Parts: sequence; C-alpha cells; structure tokens
Amino acid sequence: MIQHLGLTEHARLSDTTQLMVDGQGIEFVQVQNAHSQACFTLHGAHLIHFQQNGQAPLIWLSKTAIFDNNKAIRGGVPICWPWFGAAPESFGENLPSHGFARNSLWQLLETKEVATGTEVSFRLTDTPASRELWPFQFELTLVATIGQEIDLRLITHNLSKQAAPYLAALHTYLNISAPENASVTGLGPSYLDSLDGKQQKTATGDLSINGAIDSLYLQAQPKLALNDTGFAREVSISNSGNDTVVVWTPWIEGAAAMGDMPDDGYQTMLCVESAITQQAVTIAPGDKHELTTKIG
Ligand code: TA6
Repeated sequence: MIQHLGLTEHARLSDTTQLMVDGQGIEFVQVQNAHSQACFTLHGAHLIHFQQNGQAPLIWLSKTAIFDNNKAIRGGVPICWPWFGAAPESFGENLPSHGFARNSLWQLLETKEVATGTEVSFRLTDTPASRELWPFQFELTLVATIGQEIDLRLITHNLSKQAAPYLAALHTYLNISAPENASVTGLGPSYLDSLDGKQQKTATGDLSINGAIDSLYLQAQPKLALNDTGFAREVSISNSGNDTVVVWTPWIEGAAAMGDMPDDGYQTMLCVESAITQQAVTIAPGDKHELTTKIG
C-alpha cells in the first residue's frame, strides 16, 4: 500500500528498522519483522502503514495523501492532540482543527526488539509556537509496538506548574474490502450523531456502512471487532484512556470534496478512533495520561 511512495533507505537502524526517505527527503521509519510491517513519518509520528505478513493491510492510506511535512496525512493514524476537532472555546480561538501534534515534526527516540515485536518510540516537546496554541510545557510520547498487532500508546506528560487539560484522538483509518462487507460490534447502545446536530440516537445492533457516518459512541466496549467478510477476517480493536469511540466515513460526497482522497476512497476505509472528546482530561503538574489503541 506504500510502494507508490518510492521510499529508499537512508540508514539501517537495526535488523528490523530502517530510516527511509522519499524523493523530497521526507523521512519515514520502516519496520519489517517476523510478524508484520509498518511505516511511520516523523511528521506527526504518523503511522501510515501496518500489514501482518501474508494478510491485506489493516491500516488504510489514501493514494493521493500529501506528504509535505505540513498538511496532515490522509489515512493511517493521525494523532489529534491536544484537542479533537474544533478546539473548545475555553482553549482559545482560531486554533487548528484536531490540534497541532499531527502537523508537527517529531523526533525518533528509540527502536528496540521486545517480546511481542519491535517497539519504536517518538517524542514531541513544547516550543514557543506550541505554547502560543496550548500554554503548557509537555512531553508527548508515542510508543508503537509492531507485532501480530499494532499497539499505539500516546502518553502526555505535563511538565508545567499548572494543571493541563487535553482532548485527543488516535484517528485510525482502517482498511476494509468494501462497505457492504464490513460491520463493527461492541460500540454500545447509543451515539451522538455529528451529522445531525450531535443528537443522541439509538444504535440498532452492529454498525453497518451504507452512507456517511460521523458518530460519537460514549458507551463502547473497551474491545471492539471489525468483521470483514471480504477479507475473511475479524479485526480486534482494543482501546483505553478514551471516553469516546468515533466512527467516521465521508462516503461519496465527502470523499469527492477532499483533494487528498480519491473519489472512490470511501469504499475501502472506515475510521474507528480511540478518542477523548467529551470531557478534557486534566493532568496535574508532573503527571501523565495515556490514550491507547491496539489493532490486530
Ligand atoms: O473523526 C471524525 C472527524 O472529526 C470528521 O468530522 C472529519 O472532520 C474527520 O475527522 C477528518 O478530519 P480532517 O481534519 O483530518 O479532514
């Protein structure tokens, strides 16, 4: 799913991990081990590819995603932080949608082999520019474990002297064979419909995909399942630290309106996101909070 990026090796970091670059010099971290393969950009510490060996990719990436170290990449797992969607009024005005972590250049901290696969960690810290947007000192760490599953842990460490409120989402784009083949179980009895004034609505059993969806599930199970009859697989999605599971597909009109998604892109993707959207988590000075999702 990423051959079209034309990546070449820049440095070999270990038996399983390489630093890669594209034709513009954009940097990627690529992992290939006995279980699976994965690829991240340093821009946004953005997982853009995950595929268990011998299987169809689990993570979807737009074929027309833009890699310019500026725009958020369409697909993969964008890190929406320190807010989700439009920032709450209490955070300020004219703030970028979904925060600034996904548009920032992170540093690669470490790559090492662990019992379940390859662990790669990335870090983002505050800058004068970030403090203009969110007036706190912080260390934001993504710890990714690439094995039979992809395990993503987003750890917010508040280094300020005052309590820091944050919202977030691991905005996962899952790869599906076709909308009519996919369903999601475990989302719970009701949801807020962002396509209809955030009205609360009753869920009617497993989620199926037959139109645009932008829903906030506030009573989802910690462990969900994406069933895909086309790929003949059931994908487990386990979340923690979240108060919401967001489900999104732009469907036909939404895909056509996005320049970084092919018009038919909606047919092979579904977002299922481990998110904090309802009540900001307030982290005491010196404390940490963790938001996770594990897929496989
Ligand atoms: O997670 C769902 C959502 O908030 C949708 O409302 C839609 O805006 C989507 O995220 C994509 O947002 P983006 O800024 O990446 O185009």
